[in-house]
Amino acid sequence: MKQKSLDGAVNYMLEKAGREGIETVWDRSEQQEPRCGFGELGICCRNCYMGPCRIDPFGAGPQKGVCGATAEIIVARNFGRMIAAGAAAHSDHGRDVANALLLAATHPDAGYTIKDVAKLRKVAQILGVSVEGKTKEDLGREVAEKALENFGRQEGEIPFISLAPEARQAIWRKLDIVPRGIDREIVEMMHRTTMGVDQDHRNIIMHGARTALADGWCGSMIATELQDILFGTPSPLRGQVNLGVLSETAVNIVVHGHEPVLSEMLVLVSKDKELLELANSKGASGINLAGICCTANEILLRHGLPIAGNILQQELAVTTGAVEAMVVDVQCIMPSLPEICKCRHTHLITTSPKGSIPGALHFAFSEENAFQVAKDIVRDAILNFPNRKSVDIPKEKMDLIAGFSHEAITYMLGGRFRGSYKPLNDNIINGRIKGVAGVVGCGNPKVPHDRVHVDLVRELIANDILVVQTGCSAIACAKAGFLVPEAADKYAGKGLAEVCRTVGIPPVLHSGSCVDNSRILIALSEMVKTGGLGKDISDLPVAGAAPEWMSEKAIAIGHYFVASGVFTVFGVGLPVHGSKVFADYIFKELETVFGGMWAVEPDPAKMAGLIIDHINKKRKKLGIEKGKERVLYDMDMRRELEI
Ligand code: SF4
Ligand code: MSK
Repeated sequence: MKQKSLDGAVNYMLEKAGREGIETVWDRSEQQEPRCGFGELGICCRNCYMGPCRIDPFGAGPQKGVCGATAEIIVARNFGRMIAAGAAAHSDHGRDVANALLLAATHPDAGYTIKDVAKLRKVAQILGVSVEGKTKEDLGREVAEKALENFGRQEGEIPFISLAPEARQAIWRKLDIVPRGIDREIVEMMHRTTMGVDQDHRNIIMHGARTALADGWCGSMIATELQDILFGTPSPLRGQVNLGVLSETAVNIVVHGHEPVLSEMLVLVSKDKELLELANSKGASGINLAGICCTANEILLRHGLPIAGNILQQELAVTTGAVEAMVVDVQCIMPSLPEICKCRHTHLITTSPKGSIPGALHFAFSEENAFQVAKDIVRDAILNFPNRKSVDIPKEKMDLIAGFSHEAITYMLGGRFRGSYKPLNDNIINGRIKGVAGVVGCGNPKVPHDRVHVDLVRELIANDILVVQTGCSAIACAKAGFLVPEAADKYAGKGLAEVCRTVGIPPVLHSGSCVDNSRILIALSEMVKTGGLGKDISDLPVAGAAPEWMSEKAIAIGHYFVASGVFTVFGVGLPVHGSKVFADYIFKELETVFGGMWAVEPDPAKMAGLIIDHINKKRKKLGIEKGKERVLYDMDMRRELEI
């Protein structure tokens, strides 16, 4: 039988679900076999109703759609629309955070406050807002308004690209793909890919880069940076992960989705004395707030609250019978949840006007009523506690350290007063660390759950590659025990282990949620600016991977990494193989354009091989393939570097 998951807790719960006739994502995935080959190859088009059309991949049937669209046009349009959808999701999240900051600045009594004033000032400078003589509320309002301008701007350049190395900015300007405004690029992608507009796969993918950059370097960056301003910039803290974090005795509230704007309020309210007394009066020992997916990553990073699991565990958390309320906002929430909740006492609670689910209880959340709604939700969960029937929580749980924002990495490496990426660069140059890999993304029942993430990351750290993670991938590797400092001695190569021991970090750094991939972009730019590793992100010995991806958001992330100069490997498969012309373009030709390109490799060992080979290639090009002590740069050498 095909292995469903690497995680014992998941396999245990799947057996239980099977015995009780509860259908899960794995059952439905099997029911979809054999999948539509045209869809898997990216060569079906339903962009107009002369179709739907498909291209025969074997050459015997039609080679063009009714309108004359070739395989490469169809694949490129589908790929472009995935980028647009992913960029929209991340960026709309960013818009909500900007609105929350505006509220915090203008109505401090609404419950949100500005926590990180240093970051507020830093972001203000990037956005061109003068900081002198302003209260944090005044500055917060101006920063929020300036951030919101980035969505509707029609011309000009998004300001956050100033954080990228000069050489990278120059490439984007030469290609004329610096994003103007987030909404504009997304709308234009939808326009270009409608019937009869952009008919050149290269041109579509260039605008795909502009759209994806608007996500990574603006929409997602706004989400991350403004969340840090509002809720605090993460720094390392300890937490726990897996279904075993659910409590047998306390009221379990599981938050799931992506936006921390509500969950931050739930954190506050779950400590409310009156609500804790109510919980006790119902026979509960307390209130246990845990998370699934990226909302989980957000509350872990800032409060150390436990994570019940990644995307494929959402149904299983309910199946334990221990969850009083699953509170969802937006993204990655399975439409199957109401059905599963009906098999248990769990209340499925929707909160966003953008995400309505028939069969769920809806508590209309807005930034203005956040405190009251959070209280109502927690009260509802407490009152549901006596309705618990049989509870079966798997015992698996694992410790982890999370919270490696790029500021925290700087601090860990260089200390408070001389924090910088220099120690990291030095250790890359001397060869103790061979390079850095960002391993991110989802879970996908087409492949054994967690296995590709874990096997890939194990291989990378064994080869002295420092791994930075976000999203469900970070949760997978945390469950495997890679996110504790002790993992360095157990799993990392000699050089990486030595650095980890010295600094006191795990070999795998958890940097946050999906929007926090923007932290990785800033970290890469800092590595370039620190010196000694080339002039551009594409010179660095680094790579990206999404081993078990499934979401359109992952395609947007992949493409902004590629357009930023990063070699990026996806597992599972990519819906592009229906056009060899298109596949050759993104797997080969793009490297000559961006210095970064796509690759696809479902096997984790081979994926690791591709990444290691790429990192070695970059080390050779930098002349550090054997490892050498870093040259100290004088002013002249520095000037030369910056040319
Ligand atoms: Fe078919 Fe062209 Fe319409 Fe697509 S746009 S459905 S290929 S006719
Ligand atoms: S939650 S987008 S499954 S990482 Fe961000 Fe996980 Fe992917 Fe959703």
